[in-house]
Amino acid sequence: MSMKLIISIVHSDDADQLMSALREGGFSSTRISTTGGFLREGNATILVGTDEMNVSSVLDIIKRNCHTRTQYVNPLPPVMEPGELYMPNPVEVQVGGAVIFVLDVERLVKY
Ligand code: 2BA
Repeated sequence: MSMKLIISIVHSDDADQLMSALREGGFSSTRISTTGGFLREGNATILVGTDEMNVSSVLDIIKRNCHTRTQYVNPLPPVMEPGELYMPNPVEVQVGGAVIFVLDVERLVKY
């Protein structure tokens, strides 16, 4: 049976609940504190290593515990002349529920 590494980037507010649900489902997980390149805000990256046959169960757990959120970003101001006033129009961005990568694991070694 081949092993997979599921890398899931989720909202920080969903991470604790997701890790509890994974534990209840019998899955080990690791949380890394990360930062999104676009919003420059903290998010959480959850690593789960498991047999290939469990991948869909893990994806289900992630789907049930991670929620899409709407956030607003202020676009960068244009180049202005002195005295000009810039009124930013916030842009709506949908974040998550989860961005997930599933990778092949060559081997798992524990010492
Ligand atoms: P951020 O990079 O902070 O992106 C937050 C949200 O902003 C994204 O949500 C997306 O809706 C929007 N966004 C990102 N780049 C954009 C752009 N150039 N123009 C317009 N809108 C943009 P998600 O797609 O749900 O991504 C959530 C977080 O997942 C991202 O946070 C990033 O940390 C990670 N992520 C998403 N796609 C990735 C990828 N291909 N590789 C690595 N990390 C990724």
